[in-house]
Amino acid sequence: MIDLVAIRSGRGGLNLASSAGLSLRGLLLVGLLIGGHAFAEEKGGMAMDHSMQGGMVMDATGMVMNANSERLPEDCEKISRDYEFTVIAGTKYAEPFADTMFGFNQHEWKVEPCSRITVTFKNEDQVRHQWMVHGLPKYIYDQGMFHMEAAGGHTQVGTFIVPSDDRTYLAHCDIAQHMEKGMKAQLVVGRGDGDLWSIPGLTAKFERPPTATFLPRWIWLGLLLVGFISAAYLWPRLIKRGR
Ligand SMILES: [Cu+2]
Repeated sequence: MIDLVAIRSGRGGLNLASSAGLSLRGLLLVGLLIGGHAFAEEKGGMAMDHSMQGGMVMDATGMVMNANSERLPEDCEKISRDYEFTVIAGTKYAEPFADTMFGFNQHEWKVEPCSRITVTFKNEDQVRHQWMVHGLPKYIYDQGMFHMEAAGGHTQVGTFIVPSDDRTYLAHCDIAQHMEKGMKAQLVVGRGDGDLWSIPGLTAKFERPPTATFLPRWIWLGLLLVGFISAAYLWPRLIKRGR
């Protein structure tokens, strides 16, 4: 009996070791993937990065990736409703909001669960823009993403189908700094599951605004600590001198 337990725990140890090895390998792989991704982004932008993937229509005017107008998410019995949105991208739509530079004509869309959405994505700027939705089911959408990109002055049309759960999806432009500068929006399915932060005209910025007096908390803590230590050091000396 004791032997058995020993063998079992021995095996357990082995399993632990091999699974630790596996997860280390997994980590390395993830690291490589992220590194490779960053490298591809730097080398040739999104076009190169995604050119290996299926489900993509691409030409000089832009692209539509993972378009889906037929396949139902597993939790949907049928298409509940069809929507047609025109999403316009441009610097002009940033004007109403402080510290933004780019924007969409709308930063929120509301749809019913299991609906089919056709987006006409129109880019009024000279630079390219994207409208990318994240968090969709990966068994339909590669990387859980529906992605449109329109070259300057061009329009793309694409369709996708959302699942049945109440959820708020991020829709944004992934080109460097475009989301930070205003190209962030949300697609609310059903009741959604909470607003995203920093949506122009909709939700507050998550970061506190930088001011002259603002310092990170750890600096304040450090200063406080230095204060305590010097007080503890100086106090007995001051008392001595007083005598
Ligand atoms: Cu953009």
